[in-house]
Amino acid sequence: MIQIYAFFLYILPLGLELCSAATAISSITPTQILKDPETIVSKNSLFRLGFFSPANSTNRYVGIWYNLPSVKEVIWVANRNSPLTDSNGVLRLSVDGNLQVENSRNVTLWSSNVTHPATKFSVAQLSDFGSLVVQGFPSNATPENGTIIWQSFEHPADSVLPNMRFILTSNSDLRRVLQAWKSSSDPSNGRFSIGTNSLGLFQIIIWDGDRPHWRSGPWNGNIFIGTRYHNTGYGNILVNTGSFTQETVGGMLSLVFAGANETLMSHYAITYQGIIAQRWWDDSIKNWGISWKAPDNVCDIYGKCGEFGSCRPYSSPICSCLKGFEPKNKEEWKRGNWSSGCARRKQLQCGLPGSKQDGFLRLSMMKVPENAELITGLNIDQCRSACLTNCSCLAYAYDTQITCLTWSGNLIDVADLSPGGVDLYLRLAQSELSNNINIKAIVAASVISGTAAVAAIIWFLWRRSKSKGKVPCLPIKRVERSQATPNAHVFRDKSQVMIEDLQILEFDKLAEATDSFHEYNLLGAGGFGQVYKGKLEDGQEIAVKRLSRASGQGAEEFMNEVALISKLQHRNLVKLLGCCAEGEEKMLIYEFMPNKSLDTFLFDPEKRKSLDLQKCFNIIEGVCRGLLYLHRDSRLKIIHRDLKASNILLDKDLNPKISDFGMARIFGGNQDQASTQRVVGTYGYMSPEYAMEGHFSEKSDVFSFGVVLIEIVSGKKNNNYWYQEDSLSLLGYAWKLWREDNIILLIDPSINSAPFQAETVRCIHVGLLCVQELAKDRPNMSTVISMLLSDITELPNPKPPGFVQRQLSSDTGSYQITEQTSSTNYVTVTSLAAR
Ligand SMILES: *[C@@H]1O[C@H](CO)[C@@H](O)[C@H](O)[C@H]1NC(C)=O
Ligand SMILES: *[C@@H]1O[C@H](CO)[C@@H](O)[C@H](O)[C@H]1NC(C)=O
Ligand SMILES: *[C@@H]1O[C@H](CO)[C@@H](O)[C@H](O)[C@H]1NC(C)=O
Ligand SMILES: *[C@@H]1O[C@H](CO)[C@@H](O)[C@H](O)[C@H]1NC(C)=O
Ligand SMILES: *[C@@H]1O[C@H](CO)[C@@H](O)[C@H](O)[C@H]1NC(C)=O
Ligand SMILES: *[C@@H]1O[C@H](CO)[C@@H](O)[C@H](O)[C@H]1NC(C)=O
Ligand SMILES: *[C@@H]1O[C@H](CO)[C@@H](O)[C@H](O)[C@H]1NC(C)=O
Ligand SMILES: *[C@@H]1O[C@H](CO)[C@@H](O)[C@H](O)[C@H]1NC(C)=O
Ligand SMILES: CC(=O)N[C@H]1CO[C@H](CO)[C@@H](O)[C@@H]1O
Repeated sequence: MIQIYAFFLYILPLGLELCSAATAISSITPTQILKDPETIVSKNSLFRLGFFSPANSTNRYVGIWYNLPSVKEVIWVANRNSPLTDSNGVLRLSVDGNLQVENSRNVTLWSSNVTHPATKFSVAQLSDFGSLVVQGFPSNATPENGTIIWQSFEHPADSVLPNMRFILTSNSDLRRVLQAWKSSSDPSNGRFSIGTNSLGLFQIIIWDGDRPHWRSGPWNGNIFIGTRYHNTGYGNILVNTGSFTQETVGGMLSLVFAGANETLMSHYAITYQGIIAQRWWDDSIKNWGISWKAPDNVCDIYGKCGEFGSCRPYSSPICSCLKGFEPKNKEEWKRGNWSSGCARRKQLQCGLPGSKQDGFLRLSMMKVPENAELITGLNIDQCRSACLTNCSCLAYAYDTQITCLTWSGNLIDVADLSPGGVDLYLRLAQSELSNNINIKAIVAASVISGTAAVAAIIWFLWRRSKSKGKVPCLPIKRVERSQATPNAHVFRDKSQVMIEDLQILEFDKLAEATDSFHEYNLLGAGGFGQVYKGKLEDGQEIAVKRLSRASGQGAEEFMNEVALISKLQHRNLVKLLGCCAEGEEKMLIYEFMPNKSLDTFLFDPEKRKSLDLQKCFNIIEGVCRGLLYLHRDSRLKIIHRDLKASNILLDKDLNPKISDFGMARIFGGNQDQASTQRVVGTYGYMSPEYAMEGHFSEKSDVFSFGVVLIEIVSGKKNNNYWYQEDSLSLLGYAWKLWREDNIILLIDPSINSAPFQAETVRCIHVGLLCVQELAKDRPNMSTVISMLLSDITELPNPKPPGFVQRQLSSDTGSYQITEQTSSTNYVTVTSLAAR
């Protein structure tokens, strides 16, 4: 017997180091039984197999969990529906190669139930991926020819781990891939499960019993098109937590979850409340972070707005009927019961003799409805005509990878998914579309009148280019501090620029300074464009912001704005050194900040150590002064609109400098115009009124400042914070602690020092005042600074903050995330602050 044991150690030498410990065993064989409370650890020490009891339960289960000292995160349970009631259970491998959980009376409570060709020997081991694997061997003479006869990866419980593989098939019966626990203390099969649909395109569905609860939308080879921020590798955070990739194995398409660093322990799990979340181990806070989850907002719930209804999470009410439809039951609809949906107002004309053709209304960035039908081999125009000519086709959509999708039944589970989703084209009778045509006519009229102006500008630029060569990068003539009135145009003479201290650089110079914008000089990327490090001929280090094309401004307008912004000078604002505009290219040149941005310090456990309490206070105060200057002291009265930790840069002495101010002016044009514009903000830092309604004011910056302040003091990021069950945001958590009189727990241990605790708590208090839900309750920046400096001693009690629940899952990704998956959330602003 001893010989056989030694033999298996030889062929699969897992856990050798553990064998030296007297009690540990490394594998299960017919002669080596696992007895409660013994455990097995995988060779890489990441996983542990053994007996456990869930919280608040005395039942014992055999399971696999992450081998972490503090937190037990169970990823697989064997006897989930047949618990052991005492601590005398065993896990054994029968001679026929079946794993069995037995109680003290030798009753088999669970078995792996394999029928397989007789093998002479078998062994069960815990792999480095966290799979319990049973291998069989035809004889002990051929140790290398073991075959896997059973593995827990093929029978997952409620978690998906890296390297698990799922066959992409929809035509089998409903496949329940994962089954949630019943409650946090009972791993037996609960209400919720995850599976695939039985018909149509492959998608993932969370089932609540037999009813669909959430669906992912069809898989297009890269992403599920009904999800936001899923499968980017990053979710809402800055570390790559892995993604699903499609592979073909033995002619079968399959999905494999891979790509994350194993130290992140990234995995998916469905909670007993029916939420699928991608979780990762954040070692800096010794807790699990969430990089993505679904359902994430009320519109993710399947069919929330009924048939032909459409859901928008940040509007009120959330449900509306698709255009051309009206509520079936107006009374119910008014009461907020949307389940009966909407009905068509005017019959479609298709097929009626002598009628006008129907048309399509484009709904952009949507979660497309359930039950799509696929027509392959069409381009988008062919897709449109295929739908138009078939009277039963009610809508179509085109995804470049899936190609043409059409719908013929009732449209259900439609939601606004911006900035994700695809465009959905809804078939409507011409008479319903006519409103749109009127709008188009107006637009056309204004375009025609606008064309004259554009032509004039083009002519002007052309003239100038003839005389000057490169258009807007003009030779600079520095002038003495001008006496010009503040709002006078900066460009006086078309050939000379009167911009004090502002360099205008040529594109070629900047290309040279940044090695042709080489990737290794990339400092960051975000919604406005990429930032590159560069070195000018004279050795000066600079940061070059290459603006994305989204800026609709002409070169001259751009230079005017830049010139204005360059006059904003304050020790807590990043200094704008120059600019460049040539053709399509527009660039801003800033002083280079060697210590990068605040977030790189706050959320990196090593660098965090260099921020002691004094430095933290200094940063908070500096940001506050910078913002006060923008709001009050500068003559431009700038509202930043995208203040966040990654926009606060640190100089060599770790003094804070706000960057990216005035970008809204550059991108939005003249803010005096009360027109609809697209501006950029970052969820997590945006105030509720800005995120939901697009209203912005100084008080929305105050909100963002409050979030930054609380992040600095807590060392935690507002966005990827997730408190186990209650899914509170950092603000929600802070508020909870505040109400429980426990706010000290929020302070990052690395800066918590008893003598200054009162000051630190005061800081948090001010932070909470800044993030109050209603803008009118928030103090202005001048009051904030008086509060921080204790000029005002009596602080009012804060009211609840906005965004207590973590409902927005997007985030900034200035540094690692590419443009496409980045943070930038376009919000349509319809009302503008008076300036
Ligand atoms: C365990 O029970 C206590 C008291 O009923 C409860 O407060 C706690 O939330 C429970 N824990 C879990 C994980 O269910
Ligand atoms: C359980 O089985 C073992 C041998 O596998 C035997 O020694 C023991 O007596 C049995 N116990 C009971 C209660 O049958
Ligand atoms: C094993 O088979 C038995 C009898 O067919 C069944 O009751 C039991 O649920 C099966 N167990 C597993 C884990 O499939
Ligand atoms: C064991 O496998 C090797 C190749 O993997 C094969 O050449 C050999 O014939 C096998 N031996 C037996 C006994 O099946
Ligand atoms: C995984 O992360 C660790 C620690 O962060 C790092 O040392 C290691 O190089 C990483 N591995 C890979 C493959 O990126
Ligand atoms: C909503 O209306 C449906 C009938 O259309 C009804 O069955 C359901 O109970 C209502 N739900 C609520 C919460 O009132
Ligand atoms: C029209 O669409 C329906 C539903 O998709 C389909 O069953 C039918 O075959 C189509 N008719 C034609 C002529 O393509
Ligand atoms: C800031 O708020 C205080 C108190 O509400 C008020 O007295 C002060 O005028 C405000 N300052 C500015 C610049 O609006
Ligand atoms: C804490 C930290 O990294 N400080 C650095 C900031 O930048 C200066 C100049 O590069 C360095 O000398 C500091 O060490």
